[in-house]
Amino acid sequence: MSPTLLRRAALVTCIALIVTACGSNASAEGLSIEDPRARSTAPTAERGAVYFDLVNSSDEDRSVVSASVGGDVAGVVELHETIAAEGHGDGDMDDGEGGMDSMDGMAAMQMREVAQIDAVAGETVALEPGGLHVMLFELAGPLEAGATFELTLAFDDGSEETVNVEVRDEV
Ligand SMILES: [Cu+2]
Repeated sequence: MSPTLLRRAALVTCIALIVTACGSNASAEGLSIEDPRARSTAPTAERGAVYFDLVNSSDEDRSVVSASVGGDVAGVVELHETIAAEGHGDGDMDDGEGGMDSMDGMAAMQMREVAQIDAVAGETVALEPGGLHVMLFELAGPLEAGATFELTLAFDDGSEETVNVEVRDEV
C-alpha cells in the first residue's frame, strides 16, 4: 500500500470511530427523564399510569416512540394522551377511531394511544395527570406506594433508557 493510501485508510477509520461515538451517546446527551412516577392503584386495578418530565436540552427535536416494563409489572404498555370529551352534541363523540376509553372516575375525560411523544429542541414535555402518560394495562399486581419498578423508554434514534419509577399516592 502506498503512503497516500495508508493515510486515506487511517482517515476513514477515524471518521468511522467519531460517527459511532456520537450515535451511541445521542440519547444520553441532551435528553433526560426527570421524576418518573406512577400513581398507586387499588388492589384489584388492572390499569396504571406513569408520568415524568421529558427534558430535551439538545438542539434537535426528539421523541419517545415506545415504552416497556417487565412482565412482573404489566402485560401491555402504551403511550397515551388524555383529551377532554366534547359535550356540544354534534355527533362526533363516537367517531369510531378506536382506543377511546374513559378513565376510572373521570367520565368527562377520554384517552387514546399516540404513536410517539415529541419533545421539541430545548423544551420540556410534562407527562402528568390529565395529559400525556404511559399507560400500563394488565397489571400483574397493584402498584403500592413506596414501591419502584423499571421502565424502559425507546427513542426515535433507536436508543433506549431505563429509569426507576416510584409509586406514589399523589403524583
Ligand atoms: Cu391512558
